[in-house]
Amino acid sequence: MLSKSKICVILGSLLAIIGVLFLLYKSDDISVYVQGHRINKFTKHAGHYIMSSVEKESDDGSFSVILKWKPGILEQELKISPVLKDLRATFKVDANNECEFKITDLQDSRFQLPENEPFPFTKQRQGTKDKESNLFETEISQVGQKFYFELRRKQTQEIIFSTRNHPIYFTDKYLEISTNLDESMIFGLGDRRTDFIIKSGKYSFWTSDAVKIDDGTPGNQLYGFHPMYLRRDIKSNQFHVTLFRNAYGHQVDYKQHSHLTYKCIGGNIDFKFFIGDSNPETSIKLYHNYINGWVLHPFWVQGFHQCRWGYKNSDQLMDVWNSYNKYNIPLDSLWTDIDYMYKYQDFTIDFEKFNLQQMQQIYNLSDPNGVHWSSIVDVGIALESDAAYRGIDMNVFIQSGRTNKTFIGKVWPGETYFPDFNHPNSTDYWYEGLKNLTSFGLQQDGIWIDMNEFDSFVSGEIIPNQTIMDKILDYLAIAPPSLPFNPLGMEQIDHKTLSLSAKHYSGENALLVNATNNYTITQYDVHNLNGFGEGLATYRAAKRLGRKLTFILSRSTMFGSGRYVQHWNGDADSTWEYMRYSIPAIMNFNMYGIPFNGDDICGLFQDVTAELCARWQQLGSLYPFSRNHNGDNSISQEPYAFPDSPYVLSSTIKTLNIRYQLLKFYYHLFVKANGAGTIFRPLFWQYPADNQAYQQDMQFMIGDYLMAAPVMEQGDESQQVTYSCFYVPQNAVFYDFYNQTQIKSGKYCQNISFDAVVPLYIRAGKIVHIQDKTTVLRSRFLDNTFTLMVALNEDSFAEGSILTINDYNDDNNIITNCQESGNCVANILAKGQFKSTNIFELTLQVESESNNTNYQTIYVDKLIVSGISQNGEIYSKTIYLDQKPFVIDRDNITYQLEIQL
Ligand code: MIG
Repeated sequence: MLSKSKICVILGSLLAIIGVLFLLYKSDDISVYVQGHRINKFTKHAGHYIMSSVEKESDDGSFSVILKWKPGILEQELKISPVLKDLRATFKVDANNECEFKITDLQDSRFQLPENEPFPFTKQRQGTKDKESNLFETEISQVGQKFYFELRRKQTQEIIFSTRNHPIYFTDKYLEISTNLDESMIFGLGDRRTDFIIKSGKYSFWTSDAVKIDDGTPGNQLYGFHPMYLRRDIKSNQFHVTLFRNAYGHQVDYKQHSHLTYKCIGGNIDFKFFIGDSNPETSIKLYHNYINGWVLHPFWVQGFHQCRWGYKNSDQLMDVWNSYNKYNIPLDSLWTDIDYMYKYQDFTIDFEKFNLQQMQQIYNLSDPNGVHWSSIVDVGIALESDAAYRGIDMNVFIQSGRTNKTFIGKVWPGETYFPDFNHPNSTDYWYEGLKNLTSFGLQQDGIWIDMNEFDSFVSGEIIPNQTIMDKILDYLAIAPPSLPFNPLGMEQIDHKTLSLSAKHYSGENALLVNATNNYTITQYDVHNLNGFGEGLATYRAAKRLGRKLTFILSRSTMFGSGRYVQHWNGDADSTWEYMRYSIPAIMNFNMYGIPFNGDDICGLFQDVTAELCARWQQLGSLYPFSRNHNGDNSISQEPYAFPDSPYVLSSTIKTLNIRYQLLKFYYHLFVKANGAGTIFRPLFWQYPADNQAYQQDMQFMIGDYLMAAPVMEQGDESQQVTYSCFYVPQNAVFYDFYNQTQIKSGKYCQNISFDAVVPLYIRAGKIVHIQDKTTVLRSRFLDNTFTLMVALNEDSFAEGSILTINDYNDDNNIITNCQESGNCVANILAKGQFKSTNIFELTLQVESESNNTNYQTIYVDKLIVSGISQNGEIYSKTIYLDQKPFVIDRDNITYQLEIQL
């Protein structure tokens, strides 16, 4: 006879076997579904939309039309995602260079991003709107015909967007639309590690924690959500920006010179177009204006930063700090990663490991050696921590759609809840947490928000007290997959992130998005907003905590995030390839309106070699955000950590000294740009007519002043040199930053020692202001005296600008004088001419940028003039003005001097 327990065992095993069989069957189903077969079944025989009637037409060229679905004869109904049969397509002219095309259901009732703050929205612009002055024109199909929409640039007839000869599908959970592309180059298209010119491929848009390089296979996207591209029409050499204004997960299939297809799992078909010209910056600025511009960081943040995951206690921090001081390496901030927290719990400090006195010594800014404290905050809140109890009280956590209890995932502290940044209480909650962190006697000057995709160590969620059997049943219960299409290809969409069914606040006064018609907002709708929401809450908290200018370093971002946060490119391997992709990534984020960006210098994962670290420090010294950051399992990689290869330390010091000489100049570009436009740019930005310039994405420009050509490949270890080449565009003239040698268009190759400073060139016609007379180790000790590097062009002319404030360390000074009342930018013009064979007269003139420029006194006491040309000879001269400095304290002052050659 079988005992009861044996029956249980047998039954249990049987069930387990059945379960496994089901899983196998299911996983097969998953692989079928991920490859898009579900949707393919539908699209194979699907019908199309007919242009049913014209509803409205306006004088400015705007219109709306009604579309009706005409089913295909063999069309297979898509049960989980029915076709929306009646649609409205709207074309709206927002300005003569800005317009939008949208397809919605007739009631426009689907969940979507609001058209107002904090999200990007169309700004009212000056100027009359009439059809004649539009830079674009449209064409649509005749009534009764299959619907298509085409947008062209009037002047060149180039296609900006055209659905002609491509299907349009609008089902509940699957939208598809394509545009034709003529001969094109596409830039941007999301957060990914890849070349600057986007290759043909399939690109996913879904925020996730990934270290991958994107070769155009779905599932390789990184942390952010930026569904925009800049397109260059190759024939006409004109640029425009297209934004897909939809926050749902999607995939874009791109075939160069042919088409782009958007495949999206929700929302509306919603495109914004920004029609630029032959200067790529024009359309990018329109885009930045639309996404609400970007925020200015405090000056100290422009300095150098050292960080590591794995500074396990304050003794180690002390060691690093002491070494920086001992070796005279410039440093403005020493970071703490998750190690500083008590059991990885947010808003705590583990005082056993991190001694408060030591911390207060390092972070004491009254001490000349003191540095700023920047530290990490993760988004997951540990169960049973104070922050968890408080959050439950305030009701601010995401809820599980499966258990209807608080949603549970898993991050560093173990099981965690996740704040719902749509909840009206979440701003207060987040503020309280960050405030708690200030109560210990330390000020967190840089707030680093990580894992905010949201990243979790489990896929989906943790259901408390689940037995294996429950797990199997649960797994079966959620089958079949509810999506007709997976924008991540083979990778599960909830891979290491929250279940799509997790619920967000859907009542009144939501912070991000209000739900209408009793709709319950889920992760499926707002997954890509997670990092944006946390960024916004952190920004608001920082302001309430009294920060004037803010520095919030966010891993996950979305279009519009730049208004609140800065960004770094996330985890990099310590390899040449990853270093290489840092440059296009920073250029991309400049286009995305988050120009203050950088990569982990020397890489996070794997052990870096001395040579690579030296080259990365050289390159990274010119990143907008310059931080050496390491993982917890790799060998040390602070600049002094390579005693057998002393060139790492010596080249880092030299090259960081150059950074600090340029620090005020670099920062002034951010202040001057005033929240719109790019700073760190590709070469072609300045030379859009030169086809070859497009191929150089390892060189970059800082503003339109400086070109850098860092060494990007491995060299000869025995000789400690690398043979390295760079390209100077057609018709371009530059002067070597270090020795003023002239270089003109062409290819230049040279041996560059491992122990080098980063190769850098000033563009002819430009004035760069530097501070080269002192070596300062903290940004706050830079004075108000400058050297002007005047690189004359062939007309013996040069121009630049400078901030007319004398205190960069006081945020209020910058806010009041540079942002609120007028500005603080003066232009400097230089003009030279020969008075006799060996006397060259140079006139400098100051001109206010606006008619309300605020002047605090600054000084110029040295000039380095290059490009003085006579009879085919080029001279450069250094002139000291210590006796009679050029004092800049008001508009319209001139300074004249004679240079003896
Ligand atoms: O699971 O906080 O990208 O910069 O050092 C890894 C530890 C979590 C990821 C960040 C990285 C940081 C690390 N974090």
